[in-house]
Amino acid sequence: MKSISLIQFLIEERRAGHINAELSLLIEVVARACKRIAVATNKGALGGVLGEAGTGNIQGEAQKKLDVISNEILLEANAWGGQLAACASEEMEDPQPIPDMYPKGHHLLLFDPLDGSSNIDVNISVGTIFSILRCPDGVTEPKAEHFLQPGTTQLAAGYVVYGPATVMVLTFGHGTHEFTLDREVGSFILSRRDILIPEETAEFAINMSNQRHWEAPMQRYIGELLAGKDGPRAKDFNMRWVASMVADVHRIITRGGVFFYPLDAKIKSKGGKLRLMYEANPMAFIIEQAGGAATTGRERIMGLQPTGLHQRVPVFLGSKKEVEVATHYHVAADAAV
Ligand code: AFP
Repeated sequence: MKSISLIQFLIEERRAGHINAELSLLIEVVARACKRIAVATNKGALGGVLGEAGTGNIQGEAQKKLDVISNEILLEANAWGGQLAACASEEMEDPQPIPDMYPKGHHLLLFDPLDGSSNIDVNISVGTIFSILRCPDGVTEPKAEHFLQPGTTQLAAGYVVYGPATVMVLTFGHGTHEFTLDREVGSFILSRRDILIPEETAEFAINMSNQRHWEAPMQRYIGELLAGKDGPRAKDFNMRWVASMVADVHRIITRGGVFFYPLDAKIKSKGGKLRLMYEANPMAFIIEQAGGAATTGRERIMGLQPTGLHQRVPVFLGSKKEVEVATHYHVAADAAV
């Protein structure tokens, strides 16, 4: 079978009217930057990239060297091509303007440069997540408020997993597609088109160490899964938790499953653990385009009107039926109060 490169796929998407030339170039640039991050990640200890950077990000979290390196690679790659109006990164408090010496484009790029970075030092899969929005008409110097658009307005979203293989998953709102990096050739090659997540699953992902802090409906839902064949669901469930959202989502994209980072008493004041603009919205777009569902446990993630660039939300995503059951338990519990 003839292989289809990412470039060829992008040309076909342009011909189909799904994307314009500027967005196509933007995806190419992001993909090239991610290849560089893959190289840096693969070098591990030999590249001197492991360990702490000795700095903290806007979230107050200690940065790893690879967090900083990946952020710089993405910023540098995207500064000069003329496809962007501005970038925003999970690692930076404010949006990054395009330097005056370069032309500006019509897109806004948001990214989590290295998701799951606590896993780098133990050689477990990490990844990059990105989301692309249109810069509002007439805005020449985008500020944070111009990025605060609901997930439904995303033009594209994707992630790259740096695992045993480097894999990119991408959507423009016309299905979810997977590309695998051919290291010898240096190109991403289409490996799965129009991915579909099974509606039903017997596998869930959650950090069980937070169980005692969860809200009652979450306790009830997971309790029922754990009861297996002997419980009300009359079925045994398996559990996985990589603690790299990209890796957990990629498993769901590949064989189904459901992922939860619910609200709990420890993180309630922050609104959740995962970031709406850098993690929840792009993953929700990818999952919905693959036939899955993504909610906060109460409402559709992509319907939320963002209130801050670094806003956090609870995340329930994956196989539709399980997301619906867990969401229903929360909505019903709220209604009963
Ligand atoms: P880091 O990028 O700081 O390692 O966080 C990863 C993450 O945002 C997401 O990728 C994981 O699903 C989640 O956090 C893991 O959280 P716990 O460590 O609380 O299980």
